[in-house]
Amino acid sequence: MSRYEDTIAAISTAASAAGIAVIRVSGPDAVNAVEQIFVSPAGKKLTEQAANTIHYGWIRQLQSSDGEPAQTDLVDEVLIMLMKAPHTFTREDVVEIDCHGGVFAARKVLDAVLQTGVRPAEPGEFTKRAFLNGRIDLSQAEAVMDIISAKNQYALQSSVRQLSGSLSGRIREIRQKLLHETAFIEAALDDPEHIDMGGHLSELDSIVSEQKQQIEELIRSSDSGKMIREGIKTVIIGRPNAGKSSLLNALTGEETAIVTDIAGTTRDVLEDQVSFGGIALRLLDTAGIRKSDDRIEQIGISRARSHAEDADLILYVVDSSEQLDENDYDIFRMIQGKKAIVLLNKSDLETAVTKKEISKYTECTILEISAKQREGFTQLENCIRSMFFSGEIRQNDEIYITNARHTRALQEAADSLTLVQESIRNGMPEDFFSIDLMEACDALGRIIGADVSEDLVNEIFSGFCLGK
Ligand SMILES: Nc1nc2c(ncn2[C@@H]2O[C@H](COP(=O)(O)OP(=O)(O)OP(=O)(O)O)[C@@H](O)[C@H]2O)c(=O)[nH]1
Ligand SMILES: [Mg+2]
Repeated sequence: MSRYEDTIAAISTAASAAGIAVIRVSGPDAVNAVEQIFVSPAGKKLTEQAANTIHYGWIRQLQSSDGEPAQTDLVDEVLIMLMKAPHTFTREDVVEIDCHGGVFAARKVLDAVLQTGVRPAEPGEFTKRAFLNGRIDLSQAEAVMDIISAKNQYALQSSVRQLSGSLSGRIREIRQKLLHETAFIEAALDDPEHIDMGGHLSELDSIVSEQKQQIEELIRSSDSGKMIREGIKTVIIGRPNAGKSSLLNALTGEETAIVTDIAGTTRDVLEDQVSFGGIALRLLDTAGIRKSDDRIEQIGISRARSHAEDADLILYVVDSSEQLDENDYDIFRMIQGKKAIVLLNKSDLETAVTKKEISKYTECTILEISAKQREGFTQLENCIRSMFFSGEIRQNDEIYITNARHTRALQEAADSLTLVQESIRNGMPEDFFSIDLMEACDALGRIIGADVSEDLVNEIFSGFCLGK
């Protein structure tokens, strides 16, 4: 079943002071090896135990430190988890030893295991075996690596999702469509009498464009090295000084953004995560929108606009202590047709603009708040919750590409598809662009570790009954 004849072991938990540590042993000899160093008070033999059972006992050394056979060298009190191939992570026999935590105890147990002839595992070798033994595909293997090195909770969530196969699923889907087209062209070239490419080219063109767009979306989500950002993309916009940064700080409970009474304080986009009423918001504070001659401010404003453009939810902060002006009218136009809530801020001050006046310009919900006094937040929370639970706004469930190798392969696939589009539009012969199509499949296949020639043959046989 396994490609490997040797058995490997490593400490699988972090080298830090913790309650327990786990030594993982994997390979055909795993059970035998641990049996040699296992002392069972009940007289159990591990080799006679059923799979997926746990056994209490002690680990002993085979040799003492001077290389002599050890007498009663008990190392640690342990629990042994016994798992049998192929129903394990590596698809090999796996024994996990739960021993006392801390670097020293775990190290001693590992040494005892290695004395039986088991080899120390290379970094990532268990996962590599899982992949090579067909237990997980390459993108899942990489997701496991990402889990191990996940720097923060969000990256971790994304890795977990990727591991569950959502990335593989998406890529498989795109690839399958392209494979189908490739197979169709190949079949048509082979059997022109029965399969006609004629009317198919414009359809092919649109399928290629669609799939290319999907790939580009995945590429856009790649953010290698940066934090993965999740939650409802909630963009705070408004005129300078309206209290956008104050709102961000009030919602996060931290002094994330600088707040001053100088209009134009925030220049760049600031981002933070909050759970608001149990809903994950990815909050973006932006530069106040106004006509400006300042280059830096202009850049900030155009960033604010483009974030608002693809926001899941806009929080438009209006300074209720001042009259509306042309910048506000501009913003009302911006939020037209978008999911937005208008927040009449500074409700603690005297009002210069009412809900009624605002409602002339927008159909969005209008709420009165005071970012400074933290007033009106319950209504805001209820409003966001009801929009969320009614499905009006949706938690962004995008698949994030977090791996540089994936991004590169996706880019190659997109480039190949561009060539296909050009060829179709320039009226090139089919065999010309079927090569580029295949290259796109190939690049996608590299992400999930699939082989194009084999899959193409299968597709041709199953789809078009060639060679029957
Ligand atoms: N009285 C009162 N003052 C507020 C309120 N919210 C914000 N302010 C004040 O308004 C001023 C501007 O607040 P900011 O949060 O910096 O406004 P902003 O919209 O981020 O401004 P820019 O970054 O310049 O676009 C500060 O002096 C705040 O203290 C509020 O609810 N009530
Ligand atoms: Mg600000």
